[in-house]
Amino acid sequence: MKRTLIRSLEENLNKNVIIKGWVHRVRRLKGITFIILRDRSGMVQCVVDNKDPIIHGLKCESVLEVSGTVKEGKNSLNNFELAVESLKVLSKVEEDLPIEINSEELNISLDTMLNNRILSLRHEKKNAIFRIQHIIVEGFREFLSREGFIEIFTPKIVAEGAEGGTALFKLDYFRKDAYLAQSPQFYKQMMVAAGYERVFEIGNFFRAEEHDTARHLNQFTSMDLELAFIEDEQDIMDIEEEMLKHIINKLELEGTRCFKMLNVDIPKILAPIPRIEFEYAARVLKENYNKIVTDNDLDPEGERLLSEYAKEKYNSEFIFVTNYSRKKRPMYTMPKGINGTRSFDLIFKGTEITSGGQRIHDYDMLVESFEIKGLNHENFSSYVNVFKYGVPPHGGLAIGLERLLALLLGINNIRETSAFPRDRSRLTP
Ligand code: AMO
Repeated sequence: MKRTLIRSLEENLNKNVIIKGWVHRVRRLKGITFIILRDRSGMVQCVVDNKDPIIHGLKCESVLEVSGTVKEGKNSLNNFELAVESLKVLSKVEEDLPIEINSEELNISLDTMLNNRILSLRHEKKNAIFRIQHIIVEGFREFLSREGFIEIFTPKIVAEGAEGGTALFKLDYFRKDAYLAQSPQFYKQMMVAAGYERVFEIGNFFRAEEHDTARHLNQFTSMDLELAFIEDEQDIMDIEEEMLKHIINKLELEGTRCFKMLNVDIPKILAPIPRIEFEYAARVLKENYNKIVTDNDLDPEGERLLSEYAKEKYNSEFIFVTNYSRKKRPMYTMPKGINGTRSFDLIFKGTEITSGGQRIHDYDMLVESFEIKGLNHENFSSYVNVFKYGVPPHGGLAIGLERLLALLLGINNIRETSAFPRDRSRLTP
């Protein structure tokens, strides 16, 4: 007989089934024992006769194969239960669990949670995080594929940094210097130039960030896209807005159970996401919050206050900030006027989740831009030379997946939205 998922038991009332899963909880009464069995689709109460020798000494989280009949029976989980005929242990638990995972909330520190990652992920509420992640990633892929983008895979070992030279992990690559890629920036542009016009990648990238913050990882997942034949950066923001709407729609269709479990509302995009220029944002912060913006950039507090403003003024949880100064954006960014750029960030619930913009597609302008940044363009020749051979106007963006997920779910530390986070002190699991 084939395995039935717990989710489908209700359709099998009074039928014989085999289910497989983990022992979530055991409650022994005088003549019978209740075992709550958990699989990827849900939980069910199984009723076992105490004469069965297997239940004696059965530990939580053991893996069982259970056959029995689905019977009507109201309990805290379902309107049915399983009357067990036979039990088989597929994998036994050897020792006491280091953390208790069958409680309503997982009340342990972040470090304990990450040290015992596989067990903590078995907790329903933690398990839900990466189910939601899957819906986001699938939504990104689905939307872009439908819009004519193709998925690409770019190198993670590279000869030069793409984001301006800092925060690079250096490697010894057969006695040559190499680096772990910070982003697919050059390669996604090069694939656009190769004639694909519209490309995307979901990949892991590396930043040797010195700071140990709740919003930075040393390895993160970047959802990148790049497209050609745009008018300017507004087209890129249009695409991001449509893509986010698609993802939110999908979360509503497929993620409601997880969001309910986590007691979190799915955000809404009811009107166009406001787009304000950096200078205007700085003015808003000064006039409304007495917050002075320094160094042509928004610090975490500035981002948080601007989100507050977007919520109050536009009833929006998202806000685009555009036209960052040339000083603050990497060498590939298309300038606008004397000091500005055709760039933007998207801020969601108080934190930047996206950077993007139009790129320079003119060879001479690009060489000059490298020089302005104090970089020798000859060190980047495999990228820069591409622009000698006809590259259309183009641009793109990147969304930090772990950051988006953390903000979406109201999780304070980004380490929790990476299954196996890498930070300055964490290399295992
Ligand atoms: P940027 O460096 O702003 O832009 O990165 C894009 C997005 O990636 C996420 N992110 C991170 N998440 C976790 N830990 C980190 N250390 C980290 N660094 C970045 C953020 C950020 O908004 N090439 C450009 C994008 C482009 O223009 O297409 C880039 O990499 O959510």
